[in-house]
Amino acid sequence: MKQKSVYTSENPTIQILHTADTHLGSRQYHNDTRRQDFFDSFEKVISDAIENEMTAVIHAGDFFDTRNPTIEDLIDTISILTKLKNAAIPFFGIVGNHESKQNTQWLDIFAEMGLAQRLGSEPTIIENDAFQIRFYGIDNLSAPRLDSFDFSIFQSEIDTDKKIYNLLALHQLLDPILPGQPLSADDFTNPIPIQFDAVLLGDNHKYECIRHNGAWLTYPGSTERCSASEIEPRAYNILTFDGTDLSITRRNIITRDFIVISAEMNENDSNPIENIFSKIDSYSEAIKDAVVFVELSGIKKSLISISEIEEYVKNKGAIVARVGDKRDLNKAESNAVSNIVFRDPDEVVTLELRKLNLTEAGLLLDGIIRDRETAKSRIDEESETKLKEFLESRDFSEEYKRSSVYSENDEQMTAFLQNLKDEKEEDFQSNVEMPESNQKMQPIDDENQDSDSSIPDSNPIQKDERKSPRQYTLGDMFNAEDES
Ligand SMILES: [Mn+2]
Repeated sequence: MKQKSVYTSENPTIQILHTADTHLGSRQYHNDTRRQDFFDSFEKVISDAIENEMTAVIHAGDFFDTRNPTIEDLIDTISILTKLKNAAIPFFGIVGNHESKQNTQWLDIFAEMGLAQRLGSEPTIIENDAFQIRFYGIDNLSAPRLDSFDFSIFQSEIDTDKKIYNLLALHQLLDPILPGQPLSADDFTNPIPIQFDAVLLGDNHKYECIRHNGAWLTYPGSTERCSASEIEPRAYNILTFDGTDLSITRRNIITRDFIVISAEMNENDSNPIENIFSKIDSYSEAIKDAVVFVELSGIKKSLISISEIEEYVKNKGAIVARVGDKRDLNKAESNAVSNIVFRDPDEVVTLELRKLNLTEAGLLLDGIIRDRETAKSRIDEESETKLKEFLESRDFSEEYKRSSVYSENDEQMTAFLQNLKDEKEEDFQSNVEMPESNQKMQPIDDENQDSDSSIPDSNPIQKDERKSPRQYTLGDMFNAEDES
């Protein structure tokens, strides 16, 4: 049997710590304290693994928050992983959607440094005298790759008399633990000739653990709150193998408090700002060192300075203060409305957006990006899903022809595409393996033409290439414009 590594243990009982979605490097709310929080949480998990003498730690993806962690992020990460290495506890990982790079991954660098082991279709093994635990992993598969992924590469060879436990690390939203997702645990039980005892998941930030067809399916959840909607305590899993059973227990991580203060505005409020302040005062103790959201609701009648409220909350010791104004504009009296001073950036943005005449898709994206309930880490995925639905519901060919700016747009588009083609020419040549004769981007001559004669000559890229050399995803767009 081909295998990656074999680790042996003297212990009759083996314990594995399962974590995921650490999102290291996240500077949530543009706040350096929050960046440190994400590292502290991960460090806490690793310290627990060392103190409780875990045999290994398994990380199910989204180790980093982006594919471009800073050097500072890398130094802090190496420092934590080194503690684990010094305690002789191996760290197994797969690649999540967040840190995923084109080919070689961050995890490969840590593997090269002896700090991590990347899981794959060949088992990494931990064994004692009585049993073997085989670890497999699949990096995050985006929708197009999911359809073509070959699950049959996994091996099932049994070349031992010992009892075998099989574990799979996966970074996906998975049915039936999350009902209705496109990928189901049942989709790979047939093509993979291995009966898994547990599928150790990442991607979903909320803790989940169920039994399904003789296997555990479990998400430990993220180690820090990646959005205000992640209310439950953060956690990780401990798997205990005693040679007969596998049990999974949840352990909570103590993280920074998130507090939501709701303040409802009434018709008769004579001094609304003072009412909000006294509401905030009633949370006094809890506010210190917390991430605090003040949600305004009720009637939008009076002039309220959002920044004044945020300042007030910060002066009470909050490390982050955010105010959400959900007051109902429609219920307000018309003269009051005309007096509103827009201190809330969201309001200003909404007004400016109207002037921009964005397309429906543009507004859709803006809505997703600015929705406080959508974790920053989910924006890519949410956008792809929503845009896909939107695109599927449209017939653009008709719409384009009907458009009054058809001709001038057409010209601009041709110029734009030409430009793009020129810029990317070098890229194509260096990144794509092409037959010698096709390396220059020139219109195809007749002998190279085959069944694709339906593609017009004016589009040499498509014709020449057959497959796109690089797929630009929404994720690339967002990451390219990510905050500094
Ligand atoms: Mn994640």
